[in-house]
Amino acid sequence: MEANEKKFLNDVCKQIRRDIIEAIGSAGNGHVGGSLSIVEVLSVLYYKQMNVDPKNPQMADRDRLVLSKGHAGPALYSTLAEKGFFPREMLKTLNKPGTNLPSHADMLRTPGIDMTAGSLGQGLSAAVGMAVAAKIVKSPATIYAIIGDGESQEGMIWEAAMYANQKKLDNLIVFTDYNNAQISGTIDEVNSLEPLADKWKAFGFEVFDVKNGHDVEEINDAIEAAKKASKPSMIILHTIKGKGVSFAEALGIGCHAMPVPPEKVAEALEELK
Ligand SMILES: Cc1ncc(C[n+]2csc(CCOP(=O)(O)OP(=O)(O)O)c2C)c(N)n1
Repeated sequence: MEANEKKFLNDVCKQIRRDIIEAIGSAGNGHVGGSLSIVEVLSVLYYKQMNVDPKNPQMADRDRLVLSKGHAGPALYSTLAEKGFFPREMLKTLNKPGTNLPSHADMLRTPGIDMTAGSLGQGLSAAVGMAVAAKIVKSPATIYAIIGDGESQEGMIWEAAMYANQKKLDNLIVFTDYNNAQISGTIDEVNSLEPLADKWKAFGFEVFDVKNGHDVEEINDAIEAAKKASKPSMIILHTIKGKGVSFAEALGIGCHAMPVPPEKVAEALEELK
């Protein structure tokens, strides 16, 4: 990746983080930690990899993203707003009565959202269904899904994985946001996923381990390699919950869902200048 492109994407990430904090700040509270941990993958997807058109969100043969960890809606909304799917001012309506930006992603309300999510475990099955459908209609679309590490404790994730392998879905690329934090503790304390890469390999996936899940170049390289694989791909992103906002990062699992009063919004915006 060229240095200027990397700088551009990193600037986009900063702007997305500012939007997330402002949106959650206007709601008063929300899912800060798991939104901030997926900013880089979203920027690489929407600014470099995905074939989407903000002016035509329902475009046939577009690539799809299922944000299976749907509670990170604010991160996806901020990315879509920056891309021009809807006006940025809408972000201030996050989770308010009558909004088209509910806390969890809803495909019937928001331009650019490909799948409703929020009940953890279900999104990957939807993505697998989309990938099967794309094969049937011979669409060139790539189907992406982002799952949480806590979410990966759900059995339905592994049912979907089994079927992706059965159908040899080389048009499916899944990311695990491996921030090693869920609500009630670290993943390792609550119900460890290890050896995670070996598990996905055993389920028939090509596995890519991205050591720094906040490095846009590493993420992009993994996606490029995954697109060439002849089977479904799992890209494990080692990330930090609350990434980029010091007071959130410092809280660890405590930043999962948290209040963001005006003074904290100001503090974060100063840091993200
Ligand atoms: C089926 C289901 N059970 C419980 C919840 C409540 N819930 C929302 S987020 C969350 C933790 C998810 O952890 P993880 O997947 O690691 O997400 P991240 O840390 O990336 O935010 C839980 C239990 C839910 N949304 N769906």
